[in-house]
Amino acid sequence: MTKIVNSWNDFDPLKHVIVGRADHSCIPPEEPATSEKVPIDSPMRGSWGPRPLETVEKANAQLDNLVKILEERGVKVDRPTPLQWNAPVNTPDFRTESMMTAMPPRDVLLTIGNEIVEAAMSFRCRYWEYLAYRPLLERYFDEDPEFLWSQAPRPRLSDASYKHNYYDEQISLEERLERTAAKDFVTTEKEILFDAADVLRLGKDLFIQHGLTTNRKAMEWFKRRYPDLRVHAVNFPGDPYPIHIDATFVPLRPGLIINNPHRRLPDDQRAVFEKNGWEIVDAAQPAHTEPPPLCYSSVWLSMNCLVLDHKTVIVEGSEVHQQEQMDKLGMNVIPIDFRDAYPFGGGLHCATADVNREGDCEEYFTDTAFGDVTLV
Ligand code: DAV
Repeated sequence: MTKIVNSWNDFDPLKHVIVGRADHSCIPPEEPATSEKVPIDSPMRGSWGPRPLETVEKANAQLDNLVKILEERGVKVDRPTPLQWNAPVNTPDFRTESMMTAMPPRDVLLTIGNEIVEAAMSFRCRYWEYLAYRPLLERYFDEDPEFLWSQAPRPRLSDASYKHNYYDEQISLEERLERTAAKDFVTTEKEILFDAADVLRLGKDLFIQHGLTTNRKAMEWFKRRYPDLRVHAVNFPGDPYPIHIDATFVPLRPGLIINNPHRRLPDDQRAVFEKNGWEIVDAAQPAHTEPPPLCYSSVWLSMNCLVLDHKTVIVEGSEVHQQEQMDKLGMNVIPIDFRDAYPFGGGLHCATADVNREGDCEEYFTDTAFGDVTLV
């Protein structure tokens, strides 16, 4: 019997992983969900279409190098089959002029034990992205009799899924922070919406970030769908564009998490981790003051690392402060140049999706640990 799919967290020894591809990637036209995500001063605003070929080639070279390093260490690597992303998405509920990419599989695929869930994503331009992973999931299904293949309820992404005129060019950073701290986001609660990268898996506990890409209804879905797991809503005040948990709150091994110092976990939630023997340390400062050109993400991709096992982590090559901190925290660091891939959807964690890590579903927190702090 072939066992292919198994992963319960982001730190047990990595055996098999999917690494994205940048081919045919587009900058999508503005739509309700992306207008909130793209910073107002970004040159991406107002321009859309295929990304320059030269940038695609550079990103692919760094992705291929990541594959090489992983394979040299004995990790099996699979790659998606990109679609021709420069084509419209037309459904009964909306039309948008292009799709996006198959670079960050982490946003699309969520592995929970022997199951891979295709996420219910909130961007219209990402509506068909899961199709790039279908050849892989079909193969896992054929070869691994225990693989559970599922898809969250497909959102319709009609106008009812977004707040209208939520976005306002004039809004100040302070107002934006007030809004996100008050959990007021562009998405409504009409239907279930989530990106897989908003879900942090720690064995029996799932920590899900409520932000621009994931709503509360998604958490209710997770709670009902996984009655044996515990689902916790988390929110990190201080992030003006909260999207995905993996440049904010990143576990390195059981008992150790690095937290973005500009987006600290609120004290009451932090206390729960500490009571259960977890240390939460501020992540090191990024080495850069600006993201690379045409990049959606912040400079905090510095902490978006790929943990290979409890002692080994891949960190972006120029992120010297983060590397030094990892070293002090007892991790062996493998530096890999990856900034050319950032504009395509993120860092080393975003660019990968777990297929198999050793280990089972562990319980890292006592049953009563969360008390009132469990927000769902
Ligand atoms: O800080 O811009 C990026 C996360 C991408 N998966 C940030 C979050």
